[in-house]
Amino acid sequence: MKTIFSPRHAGHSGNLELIDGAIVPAFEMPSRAEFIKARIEEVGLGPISEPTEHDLTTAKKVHKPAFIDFLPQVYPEWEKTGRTGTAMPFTWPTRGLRGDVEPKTIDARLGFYSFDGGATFVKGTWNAIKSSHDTALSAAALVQAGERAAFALCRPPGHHAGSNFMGGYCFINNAAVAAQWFLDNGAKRVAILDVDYHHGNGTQEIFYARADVKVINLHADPLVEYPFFLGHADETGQGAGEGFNHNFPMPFGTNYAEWAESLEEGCRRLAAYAPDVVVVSLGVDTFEKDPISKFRLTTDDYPRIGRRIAALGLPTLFVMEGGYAVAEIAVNAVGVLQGFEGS
Ligand code: OKP
Ligand code: ZN
Repeated sequence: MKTIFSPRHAGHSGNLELIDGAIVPAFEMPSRAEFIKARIEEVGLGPISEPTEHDLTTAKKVHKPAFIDFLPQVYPEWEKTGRTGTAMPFTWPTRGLRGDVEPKTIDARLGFYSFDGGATFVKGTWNAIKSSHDTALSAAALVQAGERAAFALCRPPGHHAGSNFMGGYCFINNAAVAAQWFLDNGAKRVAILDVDYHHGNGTQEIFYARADVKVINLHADPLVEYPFFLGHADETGQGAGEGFNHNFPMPFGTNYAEWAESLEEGCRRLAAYAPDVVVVSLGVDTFEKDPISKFRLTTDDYPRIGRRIAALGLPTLFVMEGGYAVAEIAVNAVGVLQGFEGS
């Protein structure tokens, strides 16, 4: 399987995050992607190449154009106020506040375009966001050109980013942009299978009223786990999209046997939709030793996930999302891809 990877991800580095009542180095760090790249080389999964540049036309179909235009402005605007370090929001237009009037200052606009404090910027962040977007589209083009599967080693991840907001380490929703790109290039139906531990709230929101993208999410129950405010089983889509969104929330402590029941039902519904292509939001934070997650999948389980996805018999784009046990995520993420390839 071919991999697309951009060294430009590494400029998104040294970010801070708010968690457990403290400001600490962000768990989403450059070594994540570097470990995965090294593992691909170690096992000989296939060639690794850099993405080509893609314009933001497709991104502006799944996100509001003003939101996409905001992202490259963030750090220059932050620097104009005399600050360095990590740019992050601290005020959000939640219930009782105006979410329809974009304010003028950078601090206010960071909150306006976020749902939490988890999408933070340093100087190299926009360049990394753009490279991650380009990585997803370059890998999508490989599948479009006839590869059975391809791996977009995206960083930063994307599945928490919605039509008009960032959050949870995510800025542009790489999987959603790739799905839209497949539709714009001949696909009639696309399925997104999100196996990250966290609910892909952004992906769900983007496609919630659409029937041309089926979204299947396997994740920790939002009653007790981030992102908390979306991802329940009764969210099935609306309007033309009614019946095209499927959530499988699971309790803390879920092991592979239990998780695989959701995967099986998700794959059954996916196959019934008969999509032209599958986009897998590949998070491996379901791992038992993940530092911020509470499922119990083991390293041996990841190839099984890949084998089940391969059994769908469909062209497949894997898009990297989460996973924070930095040494082990490489073995686990590449394990899914090796399982897909039948090893
Ligand atoms: C991203 B992905 C808030 C701390 C909460 C956010 C987790 C984001 C996970 N600053 N942690 O789905 O792996
Ligand atoms: Zn996650």
